[in-house]
Order: sequence, then structure tokens, then C-alpha cells
Amino acid sequence: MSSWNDPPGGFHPASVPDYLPRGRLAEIQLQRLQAVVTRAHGRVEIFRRRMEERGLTPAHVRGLEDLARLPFTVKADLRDTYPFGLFASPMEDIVRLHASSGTTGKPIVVAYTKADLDVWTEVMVRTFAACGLHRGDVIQNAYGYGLFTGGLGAHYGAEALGATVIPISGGNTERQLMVMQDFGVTALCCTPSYFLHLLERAREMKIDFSRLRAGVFGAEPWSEAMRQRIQAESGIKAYDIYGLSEIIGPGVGIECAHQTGLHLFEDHFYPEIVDPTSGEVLPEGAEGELVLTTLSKQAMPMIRYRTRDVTALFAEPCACGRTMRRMRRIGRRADDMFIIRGVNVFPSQVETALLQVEGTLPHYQIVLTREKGLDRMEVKVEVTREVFSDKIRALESLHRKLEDALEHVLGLRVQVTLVEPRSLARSEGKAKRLTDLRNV
Ligand code: DLL
Repeated sequence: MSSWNDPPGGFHPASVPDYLPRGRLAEIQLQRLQAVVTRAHGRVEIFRRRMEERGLTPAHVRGLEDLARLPFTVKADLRDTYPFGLFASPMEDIVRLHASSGTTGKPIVVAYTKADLDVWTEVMVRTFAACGLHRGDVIQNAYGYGLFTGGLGAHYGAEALGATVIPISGGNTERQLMVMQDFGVTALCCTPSYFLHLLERAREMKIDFSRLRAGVFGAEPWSEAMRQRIQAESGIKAYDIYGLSEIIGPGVGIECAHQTGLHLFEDHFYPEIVDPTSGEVLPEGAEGELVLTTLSKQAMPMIRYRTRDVTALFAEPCACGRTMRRMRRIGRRADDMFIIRGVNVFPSQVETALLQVEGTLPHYQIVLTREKGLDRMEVKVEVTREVFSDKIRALESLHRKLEDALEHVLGLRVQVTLVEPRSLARSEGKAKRLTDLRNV
């Protein structure tokens, strides 16, 4: 029998949960929801207490619509119960811990049983398959190995797919490029910002990685404009992968070949969209905060976890045949908005505006300062080598175009500073593009 890790041709969709009829999927979801609520209620004190405060028991979950009655879980819950307070399995059953940065000095800790790791591997296999990868592919995994979930999460999935995995982890750009060329790498996993950096160095070093055909890029927001730029410059197909430590790590959602939204692995992670302020569930298609419930996690079930990531869900069938609902790419977080002179600004808007203008590189920094009580926003953006060596008039014209593009998108005139190519810091992991110096 064929399975999802066979090369195309032997591929048989019916054997993959991604193609389950919606009715059957809903049955599985409800069964798993009831089991996970029972588990969390029986084993996680804070969840049981919140249920009791609402007069609820697991028996109240009779349909998927009852999920909306359950209490939310938020990042602060992980901090307040640090390190192991939300675990629903005894320590002997926990085979892996990961950690991610929290809102204070301490990280948040997440745990996995053997069965949880198997689910994680399964969703990552399905992720790679959606990107058209299979046995015979050579996958370079440049997500960081260690407490970050990106490295090991992608690693075990790629191995189970039957691909050849290169566990190179993040950093050491020259070695990354050498390996990519010499080992005939066909797919690369890393953050989109790190790929831009690799691309730039490859050009300088005259490295050819013409066998590379896919990038599995995520762990940070990136715009559609950025994708177009990456694809045009590299000739590869750039897929958006989404996930978060609290839910499992990478492997919560992935784009298919049609690149029209990320399919969510709904048989394991149940999505809702809520109003970020009131918490009220919003109708399908509405933009709001993504809330996820893990349907099969044992060690650390998350019931209605508020991701703070802003998106929208849609259920129209996709041309790829997958029945799993899609979410729009995450352009922004509910909490990354800043206000300049009364205008709300999201970093993603800045990226979109900058990439509309020819002659700039996709490397930028937003700096917020306050002088005599007045907020100032400056956008530093790298120009291409060609523009940089151009006449002053060309630079002036580019400068004006960028300020106009930003004003058009933001509704605000901000200062643009053109900087030399390669003068802004590059990241090996998640990019940090905003510096707020207003209250220092
Ligand atoms: O970033 C897991 C991951 C690893 C995802 C590798 C994809 C690839 P955390 O460090 O816990 O986990 O960060 C999770 O990163 O809530 C989003 O705000 C952001 N994020 C992750 N993927 C995307 C994406 C990993 N594709 C947080 N687009 C999430 C936008 C993303 N934001």
C-alpha cells in the first residue's frame, strides 16, 4: 500500500488524514475534544478550578460548539505555573522538554510524552508532504536544535518522511552554503529572514544551489510581498510553516502547492478565531486572534490557548483536495502594534510598503524614539549595491518613493534612512526588526 512518504505517482491521498471528509473529521474532533477535556480536568488543577467556577464538568462538552463555553488558557498561565504546573502526565512519562522565551526572565516550558512526539512527527511528515517533499529529497534543517522546537521538530518529521536529513542547525552561513551546494540539497528549513541572508552570501560567494527547489520558512511573520521577492530571486518555492511551542512546535499549519493559506492539522489542533479584546468567538472569515485547542496532547494539553497571532479561517475547499481548513498567513500579532502620533502601526505594514519599491533590499529596521515628548519613527532600509553606487539624484528619488509608499500604507509620514548594503544586523533565527527606545 502506498503512503504519504512515497514519491508522487505512488501517492494515495485517501490514506492521509488531510483528506478526511469533513463529517468524519468532525466526529474525530469531538471524540478527541471530550477525551482531552476530561484529561485536563482530571489532572491540571488550574483548568479544573476554572471549569468549576463556570459550573462546568467534562460532561458538558456534548458537541464541538460547546468548546466556546470553556475557559481560555494564556501565556501567563505557563509563567505562573513555571516550570511543570500544567503537566497532565507524571514526570516518568515525559520523554522531552522544550522551552521558549516567556514574557519575563523565565522561559515557558513545554512537555511531550512518547505519544506526543509521535503526533508531532506525523504532522511534520504531513507538512513536508504538503510542500511536495518525499523520500529522495535532501533536507537541510537550519532551524536551531536545542530548546527551540524548530530543530528537533522538523528533524524527526523529515526522517520519518524518508528524506535525507542534514541536521546542521542555525548559524555558520558559509558552512550552510557549502553543504547546500556539495550535498545536493533540495529543500531548506529556516526562518525567511535567515534565508534572505543565505541568498545574499551565496551571491557574493558565487555559490550555486540550483538543486534547491523548496524552502519551508516560518517561526516569524513575513509578508506575501516578501515571499514573491524570495521566490523571484531564488527560483525556489517558498512555503509558509506555522507553529508554536505551547501547542507542539512547528507543524500546526502549512501551505500546499497552491499557496492560498495554511492548512491547519485540525484533527490534532482545533482552531477558533476570537475578538482579541472581548474574547468573543467570531464567524468564519472574520479577522481575529487564533485560539487553539490540542485534541490529542497528553503531557500538556492546551485548552483554548490564546496565541495572540492574528489571522482568519476559511473552509472553502482547496484545489489540492485537502479538507483541513485554511488560515490566512499570520501577518501580525495582537500585541505587536505600536502607536505613533495616534496612528496604529504594525511592522508588517512597513514591510509591505518597503517591498513595493524597487532598489531596496528586504533588510530593514524600525526604530522608535521620543524627543521632547514627541514620538518619532525611523525606518532604516538597505539599498541595493547598484543604487548605492548611483548618483545622488537616484538615491534622493528612491528616498522619496519609500517615504511616499510608507505614507500611503501607514497614513503617516515617517523618516526613512537609506543605509549601505549589509549594514543592518542579520539574524540566524527569528528576526528582530523593531527597536522601541521611547521609554528607556
Ligand atoms: O517558532 C515554532 C516554529 C518553528 C514554527 C519552526 C515554524 C517553524 P515559538 O518559538 O514558540 O515556536 O514561536 C511561536 O512564532 O505564536 C507566531 O507569533 C510566530 N510564528 C511562528 N510561525 C510563524 C509563521 C516556533 N509562519 C510564535 N508566520 C507564534 C508568522 C509565525 N508568525
